[in-house]
Amino acid sequence: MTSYDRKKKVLIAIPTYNEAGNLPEMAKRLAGLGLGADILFIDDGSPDGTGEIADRIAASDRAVMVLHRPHRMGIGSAHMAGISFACKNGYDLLVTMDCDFAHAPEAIPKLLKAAEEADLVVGSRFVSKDGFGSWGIWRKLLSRLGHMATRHILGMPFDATGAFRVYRLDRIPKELFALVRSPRYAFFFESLFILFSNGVTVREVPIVAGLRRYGTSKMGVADMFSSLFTIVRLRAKTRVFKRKTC
Ligand SMILES: Nc1nc2c(ncn2[C@@H]2O[C@H](COP(=O)(O)OP(=O)(O)OP(=O)(O)O)[C@@H](O)[C@H]2O)c(=O)[nH]1
Ligand SMILES: [Mg+2]
Repeated sequence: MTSYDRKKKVLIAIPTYNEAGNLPEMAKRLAGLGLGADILFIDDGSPDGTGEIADRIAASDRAVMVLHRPHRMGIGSAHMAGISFACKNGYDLLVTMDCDFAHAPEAIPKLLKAAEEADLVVGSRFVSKDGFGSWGIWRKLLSRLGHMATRHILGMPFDATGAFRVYRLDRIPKELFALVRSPRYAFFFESLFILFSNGVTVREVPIVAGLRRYGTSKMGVADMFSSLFTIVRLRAKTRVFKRKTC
């Protein structure tokens, strides 16, 4: 296993909505890594009982915590809740990821190691040739289009739409997070854009994206349109986001 600084306090935050079939295995594989990290599931009242399953695991494992929100509030807002929780509770590093095995828990040590040399580490599907694993052509095309937009319109050379990240909360100026507005999928490139525009150093680590094991995707056509609108908004107001901080 790749080593990283064990003195740092690490939180792994995972938003969940109807992930009952994935969460127990995710918790097991995370525990098996032996990272000494805490785990926070952020569940939005999943009708399939994901929240209750997470509670049962948390009852027998002190490293596992559950944040229950009353109803579905959006993936971006769940990530913001994870960031706020980590900041309030003094975590040095925050790992974020999906619960559907699109992100392999076994890749976390590699991302943590990279975080020794950057403020923000982004798992990227665009670095190695097999980064999209066995994803279908439609999903690949959508991701590539999104990547082209964030790269050419917003000037970010990174995989900006993925959730697999490590934030160095001990280095990133916290007030930058307050500038992020998108409660849904646009959160990913909006947050990256704001952090990157304000001098946060970003490093990419190649990942191979997995396929959802159980359940269905929560991303819809409305998310794509609202993402497009957000790209235009960010492009138009680039200078507003370049704030002096620290
Ligand atoms: N708490 C919370 N979690 C969410 C919400 N929407 C999605 N998620 C979780 O966020 C992660 C990513 O969502 P997905 O539906 O897999 O989105 P995606 O990865 O873009 O789409 P697919 O891989 O095609 O399924 C999963 O762990 C979801 O359960 C939400 O509104 N609230
Ligand atoms: Mg997914």
